[in-house]
Amino acid sequence: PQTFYLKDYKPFGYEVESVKLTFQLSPNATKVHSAIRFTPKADAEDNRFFLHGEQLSLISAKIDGTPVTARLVDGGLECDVPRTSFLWEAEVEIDPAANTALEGLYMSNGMYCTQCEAEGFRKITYYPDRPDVMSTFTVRIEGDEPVMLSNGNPTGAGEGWAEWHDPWPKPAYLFALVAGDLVNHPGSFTTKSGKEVELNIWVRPGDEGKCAFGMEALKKSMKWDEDVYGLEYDLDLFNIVAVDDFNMGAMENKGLNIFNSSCVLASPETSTDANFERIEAIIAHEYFHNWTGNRITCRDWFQLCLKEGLTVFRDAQFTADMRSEPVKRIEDVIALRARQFPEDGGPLAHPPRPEEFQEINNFYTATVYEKGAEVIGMLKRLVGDDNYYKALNLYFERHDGQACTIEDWLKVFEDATGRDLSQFKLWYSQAGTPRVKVSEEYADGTYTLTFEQSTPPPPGQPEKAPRVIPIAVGLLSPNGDEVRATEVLELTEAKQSFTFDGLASKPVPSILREFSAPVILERETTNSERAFLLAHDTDPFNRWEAGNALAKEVRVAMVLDGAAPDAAYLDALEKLVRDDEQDPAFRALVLSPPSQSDIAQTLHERGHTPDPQKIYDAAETFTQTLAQQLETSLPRLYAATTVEGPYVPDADGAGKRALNSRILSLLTRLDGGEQAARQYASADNMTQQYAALAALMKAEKGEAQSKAFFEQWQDDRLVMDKWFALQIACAAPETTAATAKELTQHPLFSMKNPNRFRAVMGALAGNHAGFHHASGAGYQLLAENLIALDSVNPQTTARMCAAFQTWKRYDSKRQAQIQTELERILATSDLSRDTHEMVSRMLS
Ligand code: B3K
Ligand code: ZN
Repeated sequence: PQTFYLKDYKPFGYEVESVKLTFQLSPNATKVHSAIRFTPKADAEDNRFFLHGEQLSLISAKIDGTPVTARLVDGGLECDVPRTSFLWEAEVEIDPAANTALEGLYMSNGMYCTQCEAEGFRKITYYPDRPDVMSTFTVRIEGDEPVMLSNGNPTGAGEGWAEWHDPWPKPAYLFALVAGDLVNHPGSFTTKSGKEVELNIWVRPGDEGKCAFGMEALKKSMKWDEDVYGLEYDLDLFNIVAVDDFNMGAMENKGLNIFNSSCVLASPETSTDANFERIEAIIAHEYFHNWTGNRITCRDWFQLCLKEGLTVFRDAQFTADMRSEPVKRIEDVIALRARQFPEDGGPLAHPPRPEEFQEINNFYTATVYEKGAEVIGMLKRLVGDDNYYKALNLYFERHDGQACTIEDWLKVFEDATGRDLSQFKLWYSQAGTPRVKVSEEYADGTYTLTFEQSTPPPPGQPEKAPRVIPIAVGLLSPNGDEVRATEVLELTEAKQSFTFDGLASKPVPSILREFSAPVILERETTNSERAFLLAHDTDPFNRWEAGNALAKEVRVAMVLDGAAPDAAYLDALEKLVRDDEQDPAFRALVLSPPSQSDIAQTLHERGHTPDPQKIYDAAETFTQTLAQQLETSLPRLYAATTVEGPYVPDADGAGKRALNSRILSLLTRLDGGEQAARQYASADNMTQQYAALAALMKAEKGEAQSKAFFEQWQDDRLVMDKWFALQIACAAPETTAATAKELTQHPLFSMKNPNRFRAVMGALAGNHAGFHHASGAGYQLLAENLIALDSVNPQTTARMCAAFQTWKRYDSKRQAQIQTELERILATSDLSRDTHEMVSRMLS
């Protein structure tokens, strides 16, 4: 397979003045006619006229009305063209019904829809399918579908046809078309300059009742982007469509966002609090792309984090504003450590701006998205809030309508602030998570913190140069008062010290407040100091972090030395959980144990080989001991945290319900499931129904409820995904693979629906002790299913291969088992380029 390199970038030799597309829809034989005006660039280095095209049947091609013969070459076509402006016309035929890869134009439940990012437009027609080629699109759709949509504004419609025009020049990856039997949930928004925007959420008949929350989220996003960034929407219409078969969460096509139905449809009966929060965030994310991604796009796909990191950063700011800032930060750090740290520390490590790829779809990763957002968070912290918004204003002013690079992005910060960002830029070009070792000294009222940074080079990559690391630090006195408010220390050297004078006694430091940099902090400290910070730190993130670090220490000691759960820690938890002054959401987070995979990662970082079964046993013992310790208070706590009254999916209620669910799961270990069964029977919302079912299934007492749940929800695809996943998530290690295997034989299991496939295989990979069970059955089952899926849907297959990325953490027997499976996948005939790249990287 061909490898593409950032260093090889060359602009396209032609301007695309305008694009006109006509679709004659037919499930197996859709005809696409394109009329594209090209003008050769006077200063072009390379005038080769090459158009991308894949899986197209070319019917005819013309230049200025005269038939021409195009040469079909690998990945597209070439043609001899005039040296002056000319009109290129082509007609192709495509087969949307056979398109199970869900890229290009495909069908989902009888409805036509598209997914073009990153390189799907070339499966629709011949085109320079690269993000730096921007043009206006006019689209005519012919067909007998009741609703036919494309980007921009509608310009005409009649029996069997509809026309659309998008006035904003855009790259082809933002093109979209949807046609089918759809109904809309309408809304409207008046922009700050008084423009009325029509809003719609389009769904299949029957789903109309699940749109209200998404619509509110959209309006809040539009308002927030005006208030915080001064950015206004730029068309008269904004459409969202829900699609059942979709490879990812959603897509920001100009004026026509397409969503995986799981990321937009919501109702209290069918969605949990976590679903509501996620839906709100994704709607915001896609909406925010209208400026960060669409109006200013990427020059090439190596720059992906330019739009994704920034848009994730913006959606996190939005969620923090709509809900709780500390809770959002804690959730994001949990997710970063669960998904990005393992990526950065394993064979799939790459910088936020990668420099080579074979298949760009493999780089829509936690590193590009989440680390990309962390890098922006650091930048904002280093330059300060005012400078950040000054730089962003300059970015929108200078680059509106352009396809940009990370260099352009950093330059606006340099120009707006006068700061030299050359060292900061290393965050974009170096892979790996820096480790920061801290030591301290106190003498005569002066306290010194010394930091040493290093980044273990990923295999085959050079030693890393020191980066700029903003470390937010506060100091507490031993009685718990804050004696130094948060200050950002800029670590720029490999080793560097910072002093604090005039202290009456040796302080307790609170380091890396708000998780001010995506690093692994290494500091020798005691459990009693951690407990002190858990009780007293004024930074809520670091309070949680202290509790989390304590929880990890206790687990690690249990796993390595067979120690009993630490009594002081249990006492601290008990005190916190009973403290009604504390935010319930915060208490729920502190009560949520670190994941077993996180413990495995921690053991690995400290040079031990993690034993998944031992980690599982320690988790079970710990939770059981905690339940017993809290025994007398659990019924009161359960009652006190139960939210009465009609369900409202707000942050406040969600926090209380999260705590209530944690308590219920502990209670279920002691009361034989009585309370959970009562909650299951009386629940009028999915959050409580699901929490009760999960508690019961975890305790192996949920058989009747699981049956009832199936009966009640078998016609709701999204709820059924929960049912599939939960059974695997709750299975004991020795039965996990068998449970998953049985579910792949269920009549409602399908390889063609990514949500269903992920529900089952994602849950298998997510059950740490079950997936890594010594029998190897988990590895085998996943590999078999990935091999089967690859010919159907390469993108989803390749993404899910990453479940194996941590394989070098484990013992030699497990490594050998996984290696066998990876080699088996690689040996599959006609393996997709996507999967081939992922597996080869993991084996290298
Ligand atoms: N930009 C899309 C992701 C496209 C993924 C293509 N494999 C969604 C988003 O980040 O908003
Ligand atoms: Zn995005």
